[in-house]
Amino acid sequence: MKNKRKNFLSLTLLMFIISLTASAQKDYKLWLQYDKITDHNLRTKYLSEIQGIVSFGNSETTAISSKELQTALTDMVGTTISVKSKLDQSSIIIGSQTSLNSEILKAAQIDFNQINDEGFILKSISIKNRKHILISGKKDVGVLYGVYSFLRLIQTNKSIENLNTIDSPKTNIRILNHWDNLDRTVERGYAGFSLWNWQKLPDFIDQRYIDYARANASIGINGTVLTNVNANALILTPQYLEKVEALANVFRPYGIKVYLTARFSAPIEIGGLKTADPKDADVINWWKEKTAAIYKRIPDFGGFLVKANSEGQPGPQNYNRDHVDGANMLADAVAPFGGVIMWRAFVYSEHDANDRAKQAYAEFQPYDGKFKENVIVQVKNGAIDFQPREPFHPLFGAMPKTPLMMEFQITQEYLGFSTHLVFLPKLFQEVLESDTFQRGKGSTVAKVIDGSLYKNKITGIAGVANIGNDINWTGHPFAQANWYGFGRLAWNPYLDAETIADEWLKCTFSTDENFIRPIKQMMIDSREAVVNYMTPLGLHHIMDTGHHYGPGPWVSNLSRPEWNPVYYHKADKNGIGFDRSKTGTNAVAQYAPEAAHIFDNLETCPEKDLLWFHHVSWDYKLKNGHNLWDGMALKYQEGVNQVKAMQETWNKTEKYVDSERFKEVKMLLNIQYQEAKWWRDACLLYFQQFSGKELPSGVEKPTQTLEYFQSLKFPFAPGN
Ligand code: GCW
Repeated sequence: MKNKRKNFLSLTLLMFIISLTASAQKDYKLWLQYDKITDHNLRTKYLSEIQGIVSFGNSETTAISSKELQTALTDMVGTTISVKSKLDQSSIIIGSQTSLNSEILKAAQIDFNQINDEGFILKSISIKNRKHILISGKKDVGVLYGVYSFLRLIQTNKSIENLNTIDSPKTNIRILNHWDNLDRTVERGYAGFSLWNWQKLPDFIDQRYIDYARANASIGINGTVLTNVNANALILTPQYLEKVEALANVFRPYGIKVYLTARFSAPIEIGGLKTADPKDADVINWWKEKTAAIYKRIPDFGGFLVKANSEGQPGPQNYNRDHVDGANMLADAVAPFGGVIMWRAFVYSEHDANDRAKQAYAEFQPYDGKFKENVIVQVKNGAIDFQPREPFHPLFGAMPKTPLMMEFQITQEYLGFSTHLVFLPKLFQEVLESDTFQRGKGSTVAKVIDGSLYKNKITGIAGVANIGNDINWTGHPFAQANWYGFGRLAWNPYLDAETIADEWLKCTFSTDENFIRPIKQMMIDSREAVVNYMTPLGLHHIMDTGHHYGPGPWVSNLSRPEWNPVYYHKADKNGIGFDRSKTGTNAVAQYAPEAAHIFDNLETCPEKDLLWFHHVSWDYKLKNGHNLWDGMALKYQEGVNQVKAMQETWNKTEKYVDSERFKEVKMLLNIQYQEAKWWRDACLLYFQQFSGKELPSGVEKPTQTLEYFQSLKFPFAPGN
């Protein structure tokens, strides 16, 4: 009896552990769940169209494509799909242009000139009266992308009949920027420590590296900058390059190139030189030799990302040279190997009393046309710093002779870390769709980025990664959607956020429309919610200092004026907002005349950007008839209400989601709700001192005093 009981107990324990691991695996598997299709008819239909896999080519990439297809299809249709050598059943045929046999090529009638080197073709073909599906591309990596695209059709329960899809990425460099330090802390990282275990590399290859590469390949990401832009020169020493090489070897078959950040003073710090002057012959030579040494180990090394003369980082200006001198010197070093230099335009100076929002444009725009061919200037989406909302950066479209790449931030430094559910593709799309008017109406940021506006040779999109070693990679289960969405938009900057949400939800959670409909809406609304409860109507950078966690509109004691929230909101008895109009700092003049006019004019300036461009009185009448104070207070309240609604929506999904992720999201939404109220109360109490007005009806009374909010301290807030 005793034994029986013991057995029963250990069995229960075992089952509990198994269910826990299964659940944790779900979190870990991201959008590659490959759940068995629930609809029996659909499964049978797919099965009749896919009876085997026939693979051509013998590269590692081909092997990955074939294995991915086999395991994914087997899981989804619930029957083993095997790899065969003959086309005796309806099959999925995979292979690049050069590896396919003439019979298939003839049947397929594909014009490979319609795709680029990374593009793919999905096509239903018929050979000897038997139907097959061909997944092909010019190169094996295109086939791999085609495989993921095909699997997505099945994951989202789409038809695979009569396929004829031709798709190529619209940008060349689709890259994650990891702000990972060599001690494995991650600057602005909220999902644990860095994935890169430098101490165990190169001999220990963590399965995580492979899974990381696979996840990236599945969404078309083809580059990774392993190290923080606030760089450490040690990464360029042989001791570390050996480790970088090991990672590059893992990533290569997945089509992912490795890049590093180059600390400008490295020739001094690790090279023993007296200077890092980009015009100094020894310095030039040092970088040339260093670069050659890197390429010897990693023949497809992508190049360097550089943050120079920004926030205390060394750069060419330390030697009275400029950004062009610095970038071009490095460009010469990587050019013989086909490398690129991604030079960041994120610069502003404490010694410049001018509006911070104007400084990057003021400094970089005059350099247009002066950079070498293999330099691409990396520009943040807005002129300040990854705020919940910013108008597009005025540099976009303003440097016709210079390729510009977009820098988005996927990690939520200013948007609630990994505790707030915010679907960022909504933000990304808003930026990409913005009209710069630089070559007339319709000159969108997307057209600058994909090179179609000015016919640039290199194009790219970077995303500051939100990935760490948390089991679920990103801290918040829904933050996985931001990694996913970034990749999808980097591939095609014209994709709609709603389509992305739909795909991601189906691949990650469930295809049940009763789940998809409300949760998709929740994701779509989540971006505006965070804007509302943090920085409505164009407010910006009023987060607490340093760590940027929570509200801190009162902060005014930092040494650099533009690090203080009061610099940005300028609230006083007369009103609130930063006057960047013609009568203010005239930052509007950095935009094309049509855009400048829209922003400059109070009548036409979109209300969502109002306080970004204008200082307006508390009595200013908003379009909805409210005065500014009431309107602002109501927006803060609306944000809180939106989070409450998100909670209600989520609580109804229990039956569609595994219990672990259900609980995680529920707890996180509760934190988000508490913090949305914290934002509302703290900001309104603070601004009320200036407006001198009562809260309008409909806005809940704060439960704490302003002093209480001001007393909160977070010495160990993550990511700082
Ligand atoms: O947003 C600021 C961050 C810094 C970051 C910097 C940058 C890597 O607060 O942590 O440094 O931007 O983008 O260089």
